[in-house]
Amino acid sequence: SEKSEARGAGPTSAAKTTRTDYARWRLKNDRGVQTWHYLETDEENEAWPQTPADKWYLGMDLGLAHPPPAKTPLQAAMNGLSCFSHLQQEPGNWACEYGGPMFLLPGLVITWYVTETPILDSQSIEMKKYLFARQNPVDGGWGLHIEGESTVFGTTMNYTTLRLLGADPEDPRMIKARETLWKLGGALMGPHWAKFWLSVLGVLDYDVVNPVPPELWLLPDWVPVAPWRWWIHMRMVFLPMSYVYSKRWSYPLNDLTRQLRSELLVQPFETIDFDSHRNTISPRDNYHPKSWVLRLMFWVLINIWFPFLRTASLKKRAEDHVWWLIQAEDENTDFANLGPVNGPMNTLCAYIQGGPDSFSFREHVKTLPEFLWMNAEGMLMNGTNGVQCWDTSFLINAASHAGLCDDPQFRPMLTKALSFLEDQQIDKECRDQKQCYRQQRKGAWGFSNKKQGYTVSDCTSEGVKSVLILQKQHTGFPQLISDRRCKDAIDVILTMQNPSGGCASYEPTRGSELLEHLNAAEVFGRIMIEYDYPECTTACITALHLFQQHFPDYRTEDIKVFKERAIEYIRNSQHPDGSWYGSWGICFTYAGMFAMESLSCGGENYANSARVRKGCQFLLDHQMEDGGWGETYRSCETGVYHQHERSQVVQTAWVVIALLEAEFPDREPLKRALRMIMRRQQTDGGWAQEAIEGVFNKSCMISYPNYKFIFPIKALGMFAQKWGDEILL
Ligand code: LAN
Repeated sequence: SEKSEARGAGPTSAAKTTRTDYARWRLKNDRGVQTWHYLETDEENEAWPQTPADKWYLGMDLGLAHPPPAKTPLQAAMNGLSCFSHLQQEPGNWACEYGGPMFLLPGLVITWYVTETPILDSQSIEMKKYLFARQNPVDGGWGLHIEGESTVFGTTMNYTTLRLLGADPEDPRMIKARETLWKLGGALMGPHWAKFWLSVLGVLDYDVVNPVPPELWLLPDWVPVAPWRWWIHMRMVFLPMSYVYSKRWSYPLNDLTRQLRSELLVQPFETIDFDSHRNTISPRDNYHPKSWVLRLMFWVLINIWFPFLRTASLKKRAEDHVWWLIQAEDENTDFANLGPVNGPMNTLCAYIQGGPDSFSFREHVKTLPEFLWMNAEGMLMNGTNGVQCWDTSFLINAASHAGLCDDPQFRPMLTKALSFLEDQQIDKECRDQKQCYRQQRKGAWGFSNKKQGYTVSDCTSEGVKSVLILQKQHTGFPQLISDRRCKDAIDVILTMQNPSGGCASYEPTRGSELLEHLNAAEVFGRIMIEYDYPECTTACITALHLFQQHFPDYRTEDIKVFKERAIEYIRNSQHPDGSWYGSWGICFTYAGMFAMESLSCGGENYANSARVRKGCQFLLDHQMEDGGWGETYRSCETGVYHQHERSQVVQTAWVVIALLEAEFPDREPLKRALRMIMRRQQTDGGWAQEAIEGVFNKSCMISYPNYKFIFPIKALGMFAQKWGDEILL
């Protein structure tokens, strides 16, 4: 492919290099906007030294001093916290890789390729390295996420990405991947998103893509299926996808894409009836099979709506409106966009609409690298533009529960963390809030940074809780955030409750569960609307609970009613076996921690509540030989507790916290658990990475590498606070 070679993405001599010099990578953190840079020249390299955090992310030795080994839980917590303090970023937050999903980088690389955006050699080399490192050792394919078995989605998309980045089709690793893909039936057996991206690239024909009609955006708001009612991540992906689909935009065929046709497909391109493959999908990819309603809808769209009913003016009106909404999203997020799927897609729309020199396209190209991350295996794409506010709030919360906020050793670190949260609180509503269906957000925090600007019920709750903890519960911290601003946060939280009493993630639920019949993504479950989550609900309850103690006169009745109804939802969502299902962490151990905290806010504990006793029993029944807990991601997929073969530090910490919140009276199981956590603590005070911690949409796992600091610190310290700091090891 001459073209890609000319752009530096092809097999030029530089791109043949298989790794870069790790001593030259730096994370730049500009008020929570994080980008990785490769310093090509020695001068640059000397002028900007690597921080301990950079080295840690890159898997290099930090050379930290080793504290005396801990004998008591509090010592262990302090060793952990002091190790973690070295990883704090200059603006005050903690950062980390946020990998796991294996379908994100392909969207970015395809977008770069079809818009002919130059790819830096340093990036291209490290992306290839990462993808090869993450190939399944047995069959050479890739799954939906790093721990998943190979699927058509993972394998086609990552194979294609490697080829666009210049990998040689005759490389034995590529041959192996291709064989696996062919065994699974080739690219035609992929899910909707794979078919869409490959059609954009010009490798498949649009006839293979189930319809994504932009006209849906013209439906009046009262219509039960109108997209504004969908879960925000689905509608914000549907939005740019419908624009590209409506234009049937695809990249002109070249040698590389012609070759990809023969590498990805098991039969010659010319012989394929693409329309008849719209619904073919490999069983491995088909987590949520499409309903007959949806298939019928697609049939009507293809055979009646598009050919006979859709007028040119209607098409134009729909595209214009969609483009307006895309621009509003871009402006409201300063081009950061909601997430890693709509980010590249909006970029593509900007290119289609305004060309390579348009302001909008150029801003997107500048912003996309905020999703990229470097680790010891290479360069990957994060699930969001970072974990800044979330992990920072959690750390403050952990330090406080561990009784470490008043320790002078940690004061500067916590003060900096507070000033980060101050800087990142969202201070105004969106432009055209109503027309773009955005939730109230003044006073809120997001998951990542203020720039992205989406409030999440629990991110705002954890944010305001951390502020209250440091400013009101402890003395000696600067009062950076005014009472008014705390009240603004509470106002946002109070908008989040559903009629059930529970809280969802970004907005209250806006549509019926029946909308799940329109789930066309196949690879994910329960994605079409917002649902109630014990995790999010608990965060709201605990935030309101703490706020009430310091502001008893502010919206007293609203808060009281909200809390009561929310706790009632937690009670109702307990399964008959005593467990709660977690949607954002794996899985029952994660939700158990939150549910117990909620019940404790409602005054329920082991001594006075059968519900709490049942919850504790469920957890205790799963304690392992070595005192720990270990649950696999199968729990999330199936809704049934799946035992991991090895106990996990993070999940063990979650359960310890749950049992402490429940005021479980016997400390023996807790001590066994803490001994296991302490035995696994490394000499520098940190813990090694174990299995993946997080999940979304039931089927896709996602990493939270900082959890292995945050939750063990909290569990160890909380135990010491409650039961005394006795010698355990
Ligand atoms: C996240 C990350 C954070 C997470 C918590 C705050 C932990 C949770 O309690 C509420 C939901 C939220 C905000 C969340 C929602 C879905 C996200 C954004 C993710 C799991 C990170 C990646 C995921 C996003 C949907 C990935 C892109 C994939 C698509 C299917 C669009």
